[in-house]
Amino acid sequence: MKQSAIRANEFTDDPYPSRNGIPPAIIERKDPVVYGANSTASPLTQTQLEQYREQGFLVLENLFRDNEIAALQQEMVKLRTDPQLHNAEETITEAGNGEVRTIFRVHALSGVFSKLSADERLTGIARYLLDDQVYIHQSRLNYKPGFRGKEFYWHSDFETWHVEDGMPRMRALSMLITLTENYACNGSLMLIPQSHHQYVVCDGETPENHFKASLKKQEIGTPEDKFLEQLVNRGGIITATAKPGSVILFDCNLIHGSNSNITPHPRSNVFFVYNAISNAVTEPFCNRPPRPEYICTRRNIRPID
Ligand code: 6CS
Ligand code: FE
Repeated sequence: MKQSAIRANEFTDDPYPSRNGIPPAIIERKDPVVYGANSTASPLTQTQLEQYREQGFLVLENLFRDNEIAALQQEMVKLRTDPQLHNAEETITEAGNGEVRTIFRVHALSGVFSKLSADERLTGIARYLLDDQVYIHQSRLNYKPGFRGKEFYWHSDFETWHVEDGMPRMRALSMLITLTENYACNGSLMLIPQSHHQYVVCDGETPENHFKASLKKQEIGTPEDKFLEQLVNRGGIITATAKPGSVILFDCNLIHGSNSNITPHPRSNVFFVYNAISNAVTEPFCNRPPRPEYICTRRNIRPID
C-alpha cells in the first residue's frame, strides 16, 4: 500500500482530514455554526445571529469606550518594547526585517489583556454562540506595523487547529479587537463570506516544527487556488474595516487572510480564540508532536468564569 494511503488510514475516524495524503477537496461542514439554544437570552439580535450563521462573521462597532481603548493601546506598546519579551518564544518577528509581527499568549502575559479576554461583552457572546463554557485556545497581538507589516495568506484557522493542535470539531471562534484604525489600505482582515460552510482539505503534509515557519509565512495548510476561486465566486471578499475598539468575530473555519501593510498606519489587533470546553484539544491529527503551550492551550484548560 502506498505510504500516503497508509497515512490516510491512520486517522480513519477523522471528520476533517487534511494534509494526510488524500487528494485536496472541498467537503461539507459537519457541525453547526450557532450552537446557542434560542431559549436562553441572546446577547445578539436575531439579525446578527442570522448574519453570523450565514456569512460566518460579525463586525460590532464601539463596544469599548475611549478610555478603555487608550489603556489597551498603551499596553500594546508596552509589550512590544519590553526587552524581556523581545527574545521570548511568544514573540514572532517579521521575516526579513525583524519587526515584531505577533506576540502570543497575551491573555497570560498581560494583566490588561487577561482582563479583556474575560470581559463579559466578549465571553457572553462566545458562550451563547458555542452554547458551552469557553476557554482561551490561543491569544495573540498582531502588530502589522506600518511600511513593513507582512501578509497572512488565505487559510482556515480550524484546519490548522484541527490538524496541528487536535481541535476535534468546529466549535470555536475568534474575536479580534481593533487597537488601531483598520483601513481598507493598511492590510486589514479580508474574509470570504460563507466559506465556513465548507471545509477545504489541503495538500502536502505537516513539516516538523511547522509553526516555526507558518507563524511568519504559512504555505502548508492553505487552500488550492481553484477552491479559493470557487468560494470567492460564491461569497465574494469583504475587507473588515473598523475604528479602534471594535470587535470582528468570525467562525473558526471561515477562510481569511490579510495583505501586507505598506502604509504609514499600523494595523494592530488583539485576537482571542474562544473554544468550547467540550471541544478541548486532543492529540493532533497529524504525525507530529503537539504544538507548544504558548500557541495552543493544552495544560491549562479551564473555563473562563
Ligand atoms: O497557526 C495558528 O494557530 C495561527 N496561524 C494563523 C495564520 N492564523 C491563526 C493562528 O494565529
Ligand atoms: Fe488566522
